[in-house]
Amino acid sequence: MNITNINAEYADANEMRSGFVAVVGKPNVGKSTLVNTIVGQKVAIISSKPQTTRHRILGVKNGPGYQIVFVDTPGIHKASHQLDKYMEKTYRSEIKDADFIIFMIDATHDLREEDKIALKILFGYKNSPNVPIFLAMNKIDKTDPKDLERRYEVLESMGNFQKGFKISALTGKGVNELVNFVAQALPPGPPYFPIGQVTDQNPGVQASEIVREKVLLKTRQEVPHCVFVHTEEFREGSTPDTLYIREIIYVERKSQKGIIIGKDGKKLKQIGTLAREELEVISGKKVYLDLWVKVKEDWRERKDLLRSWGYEV
Ligand SMILES: Nc1nc2c(ncn2[C@@H]2O[C@H](COP(=O)(O)OP(=O)(O)OP(=O)(O)O)[C@@H](O)[C@H]2O)c(=O)[nH]1
Ligand SMILES: [Mg+2]
Repeated sequence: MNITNINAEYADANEMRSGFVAVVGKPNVGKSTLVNTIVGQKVAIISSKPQTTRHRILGVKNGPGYQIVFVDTPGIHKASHQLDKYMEKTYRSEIKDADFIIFMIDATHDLREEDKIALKILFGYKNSPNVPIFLAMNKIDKTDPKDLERRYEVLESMGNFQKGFKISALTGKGVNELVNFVAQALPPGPPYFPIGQVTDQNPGVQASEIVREKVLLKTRQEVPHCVFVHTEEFREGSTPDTLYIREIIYVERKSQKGIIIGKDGKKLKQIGTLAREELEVISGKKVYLDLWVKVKEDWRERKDLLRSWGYEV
């Protein structure tokens, strides 16, 4: 990246502050929701199912005199598959490379075993003891204030957090305070990304993620974890104002293929319509979305496949 060119976009690049902030925590606490809210755009897909995020996603926030690069990470959980191991490797390396870490907790319940595991991993693998860790207690819109205080005190007494925030990533409550605090704490440095760029994801990856989000929305229980979506083709359509996108939804079993396709292909059609509508808004173009469902047994264990899909396992 040519930093000199990027600096030209900033009037007083010499006084800039910039840095990377990794957002970590157990699955489903609201990490991706927070990054989207801060950036003001959907850079990461969201779902009510755990383990939605599978690779690290950057969300860039520019403000007066600063640029914060938020790193959305896969939820910390015990690894069992090759895919899980990849996810674990991802947040460990992000934890190591960050200027700050935001550890997120779901405030709606007491500390659970998975939170404790996430904390243990965080404090166990943090590379430098000098990386400040902020606590973000999320979902306060859904939390009884008394419970919130009690849980906050428990976490505070653990003593390892530089500062704590009570937020709602969904409604935005408390989020500005968190961003402002991080912004003033950043080290001096040039911006990493040009203004206007909010993420590092390419359009093909973004398209496959949007399709996966719709699959997660429309399926239950074990199916979401068994789904991988890969963009096979992403190009201009028959006219310049159209896009042709071909996505393959991989599942592990024939029965899962049946669930996703649904009776008379109804479910796949719903998934396709929702994804197409969103892709059209993002691209500003008419989208022809070609959706296929294929069975690849045990793809989560197959390093060769994961590598061919861009995962460094
Ligand atoms: N009520 C409420 N719900 C929230 C809030 N933040 C996130 N959620 C919901 O929590 C669920 C999980 O959100 P995600 O942002 O996907 O969580 P995540 O931590 O990125 O999850 P993984 O990617 O699986 O690790 C979704 O249903 C969100 O709508 C919040 O502040 N309040
Ligand atoms: Mg996520």
